[in-house]
Amino acid sequence: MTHLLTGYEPFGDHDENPSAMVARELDGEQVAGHEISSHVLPVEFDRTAGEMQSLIKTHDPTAIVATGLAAGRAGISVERIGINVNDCGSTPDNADAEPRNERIRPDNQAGYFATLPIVSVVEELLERGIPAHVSNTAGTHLCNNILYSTRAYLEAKKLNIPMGFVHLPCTPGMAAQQVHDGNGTSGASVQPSLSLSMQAEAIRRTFKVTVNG
Ligand code: PCA
Repeated sequence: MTHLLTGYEPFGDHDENPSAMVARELDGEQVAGHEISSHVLPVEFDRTAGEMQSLIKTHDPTAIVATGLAAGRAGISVERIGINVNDCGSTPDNADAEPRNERIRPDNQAGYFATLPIVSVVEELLERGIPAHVSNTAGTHLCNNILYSTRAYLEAKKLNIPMGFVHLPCTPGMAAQQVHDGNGTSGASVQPSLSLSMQAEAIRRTFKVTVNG
């Protein structure tokens, strides 16, 4: 059996996406008796949900953790809920789609809760010295979209697979690069960041707590 882990490709102003880096790093690792199978999803409103559904059909996973970048957040954000909204804000997707105030599934319910044990995951991360919190909004871009549409799909198919979404902050390298590209010696602010190894450990622990309780 496998754990399914997804990250996202870079998007918007970002040349890198730590979620893709963590996914690559953990691919093939054994965690709590199951192998992680990692995949990097396109940041495209028209494609992502379908790709996730194919991955679920192919892998029949024990647990699903989707991840993405939330630049500006200071720790690991374990998301509570996906809402029925596509709105790209100021960041078109990688195919230049710009949905505004749209529904993901027009005739469907307003939201779906993540089915990972989000509070236990955050407690475990905090005990390990990893800054983390339960977040009450995954936004309205692709990260929210994959949480909502995957949970909707799992419920429609009556698949009892724990699934949730974890937002990751910038890496120190990304934060440094951003200041370097700007006006860093004249009082610029610096994005909060966490090392890639700490981010990867957070995702390992998320699977562990999900499987072992
Ligand atoms: N973060 C964006 C989309 C892709 C990603 O990594 C988000 O938070 O919705």
